[in-house]
Amino acid sequence: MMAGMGVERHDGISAPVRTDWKRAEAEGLYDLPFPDLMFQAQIVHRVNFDPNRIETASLLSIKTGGCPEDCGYCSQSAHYETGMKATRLMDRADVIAGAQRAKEAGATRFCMAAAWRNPKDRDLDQICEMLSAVKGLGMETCVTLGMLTAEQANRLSGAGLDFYNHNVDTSPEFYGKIITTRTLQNRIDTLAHVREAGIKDCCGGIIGMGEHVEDRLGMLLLLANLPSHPESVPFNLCNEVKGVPVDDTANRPDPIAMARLIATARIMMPKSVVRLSAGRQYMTDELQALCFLAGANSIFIGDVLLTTKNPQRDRDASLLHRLGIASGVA
Ligand code: SAM
Ligand code: DTB
Ligand code: SF4
Repeated sequence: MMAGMGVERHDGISAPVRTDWKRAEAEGLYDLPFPDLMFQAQIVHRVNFDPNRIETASLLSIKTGGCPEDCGYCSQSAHYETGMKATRLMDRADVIAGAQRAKEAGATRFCMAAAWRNPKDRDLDQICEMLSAVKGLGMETCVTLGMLTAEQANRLSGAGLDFYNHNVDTSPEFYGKIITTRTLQNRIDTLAHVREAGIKDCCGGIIGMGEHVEDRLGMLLLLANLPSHPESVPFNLCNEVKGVPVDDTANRPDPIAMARLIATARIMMPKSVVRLSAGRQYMTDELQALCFLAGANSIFIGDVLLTTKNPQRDRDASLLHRLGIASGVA
């Protein structure tokens, strides 16, 4: 069968938000002739978003290192010799100062990350205080704290949290090669608690850990067939970390494969904000532009992510200026 045959062509307007995608459909989209794939992705993107605007978010590691999980890509896992010093939870005043700086640099969302398997209830007291202070600055809030119970999700919701980031990271088939200390089902349970508490899910994964295209599409199918699509879907290219078992250079996607994946995600999750997350420093300006055309509409700004590098602010500002893309809320 020719690539793309049997794939329903839609006008984007009538395309419903579906949570029953089949593998053959995902493969059919991904394998379309590139111009057809990009055209479909652009139609879907333009129906649902302003194509000339992207969201700019900023990250802060509020509790770094010493994590008991064994995620094979992570600088913060206590299982590997990465040279990362474990810190305590940051003081509220320092977190607010970080949020203020991010706001001045143009970020509209502030994402606070802690290297925990799960937060303790007393940690949540401090997190809830940080949330109300960051909201007071007029920014959207996001936290990523590991696994949550339903009660903890309700507490965060009560404190006004907008988004909770918790990634599936990869396909169900590849997952066990990367993480053994918590299951994919644990993660899916946390995502359900978050959704049921009325918080928006931010959920995506990592590309370039040695997985194959089938795994990347398996991850898209997993995300697109959740009970509802995560409102934010981050795509991280694996960032180099010395001392971890995952080799970030194994199967890093070629630029066209990256654009195909973003376009397929855009079509399968038409109303979700798709973020080019970690690893943009490995992408040329041209590839980032292609990914924005394919439907990506969010980036992290700032010179560091949590512990690894992000493109310099000047490079991002210049790129968006040359593309005529405005930044703010997508
Ligand atoms: N500890 C929390 C958790 O894992 O749920 C939150 C922080 S964790 C650093 C958030 C996400 O960052 C991970 O799920 C993973 O997708 C991404 N990440 C971590 N290290 C990375 C790396 N070296 N390259 C790309 N993405 C990475
Ligand atoms: C996500 O998917 N990517 C962000 C955010 N969620 C928390 C984290 C990227 C971290 C990259 C590795 C680091 O800087 O340590
Ligand atoms: Fe811990 Fe999160 Fe890193 Fe996994 S990704 S080791 S849970 S900080």
